[in-house]
Amino acid sequence: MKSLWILFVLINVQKLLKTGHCTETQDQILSITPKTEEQVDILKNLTSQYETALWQPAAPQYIQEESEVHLFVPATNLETVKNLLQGHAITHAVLLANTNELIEMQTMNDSTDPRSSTNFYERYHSLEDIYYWINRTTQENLARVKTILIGSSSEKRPLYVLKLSLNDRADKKAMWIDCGIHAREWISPAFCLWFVQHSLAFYDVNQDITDILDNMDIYILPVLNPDGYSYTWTHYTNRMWRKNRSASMNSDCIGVDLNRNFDANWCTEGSSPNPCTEIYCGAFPESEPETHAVAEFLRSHKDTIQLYVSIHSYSQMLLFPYSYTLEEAENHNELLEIAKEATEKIRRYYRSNYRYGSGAKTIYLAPGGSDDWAYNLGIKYSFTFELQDRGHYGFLLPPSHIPKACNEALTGVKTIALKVIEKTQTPTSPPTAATPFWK
Ligand code: 0X9
Ligand code: ZN
Repeated sequence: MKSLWILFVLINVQKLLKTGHCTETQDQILSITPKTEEQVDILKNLTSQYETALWQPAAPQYIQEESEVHLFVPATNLETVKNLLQGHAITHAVLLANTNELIEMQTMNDSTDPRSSTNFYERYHSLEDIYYWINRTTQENLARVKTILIGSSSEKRPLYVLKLSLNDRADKKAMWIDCGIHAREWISPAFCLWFVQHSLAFYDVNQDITDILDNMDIYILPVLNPDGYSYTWTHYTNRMWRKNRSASMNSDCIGVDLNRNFDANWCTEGSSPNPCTEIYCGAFPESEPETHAVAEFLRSHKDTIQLYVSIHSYSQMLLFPYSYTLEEAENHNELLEIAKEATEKIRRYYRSNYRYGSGAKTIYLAPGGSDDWAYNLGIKYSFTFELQDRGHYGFLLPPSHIPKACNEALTGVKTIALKVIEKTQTPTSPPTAATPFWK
């Protein structure tokens, strides 16, 4: 009888561990708000001393009094970290206690055969699946989609850009969208896939996407950082990886923050020359094959590309240059007006609030970013989206949230593209009144 009882207890303890009701066995995300300069310093030290991953802000140097910090803490360090916070009376709460389940949910149903799925765009996909999807999308739309190999990553993975071109109009302008510059921001590549599917399925059905594609080609880079993205899919502990995966000459630490590696006030305040930080700027501007490939492509298409868009997460924001200085861009008011219109539309249609403004004033000083670099190259309409959410699930946004997150960003991108066309071109498509009522 006694051994039966022990067996019963053991089975239930195991069940408890599996279902995660015993929170201490799972990694957690803590929400922490330092109230004094001293608490800020303690928090900065804590993140470098213990194995943790900062979700928000991206690096300890951005931590400020009274602003919320989101910190991923592995189960093994939870007790120590919580005791330390309590010991210094630092306000904190558990934001997510079931990270293992959320990660499982995000990787669930990922099929190696994307053909088998009905709700393909409502799930996250491994890099292999995305490569497969790129190939299939191109093959199935030979007249409208081309794949362009723009370079390869530091681990020699291909960087594919899809070119959507719906007519042969001479002198057609173009826009660029990149996703997945930061590995752990999975909603970003999901958006690029969503955008392509929407463009192909709704051209000649939805007026806005028809007008955009009638007047612009669209270049889409679904995964700018394939090595980092692939790494986040390999094991739970790597899910929080942000940078690429290149080795450094004089350090054992891996990875460069690709959004600090562009030649825009490179490696000044807001990034770091230390390879062990999350905002490492790299050995020199464009030192990374991923940034160099994107920069080369944009340089060689700068006369046609009028609009640059980069997709990140999370925090629901629409940012524009500059991020490397507090000074205003030359067409600041125009960019502000466009961002206002895009975020208002998102609010009206989806009841989601997006903050907007120049990067440096809205979040933090962050040099070496793609948007600022593209802007200085001459692409005067340059935006960075931070998609859902505002810190509930953070990077672990469940797949069920993909449709809304992507649709609201789609509304934002379409609003911006139409505005840019209106400002710079004479539209060639027929006026709205000529469109049949069912379209
Ligand atoms: O810090 C970043 O690179 C972006 N935020 S994130 O949390 N996704 O890492 C913001 C980028 C804004 N633009 C530039 N810094 N140029
Ligand atoms: Zn990012």
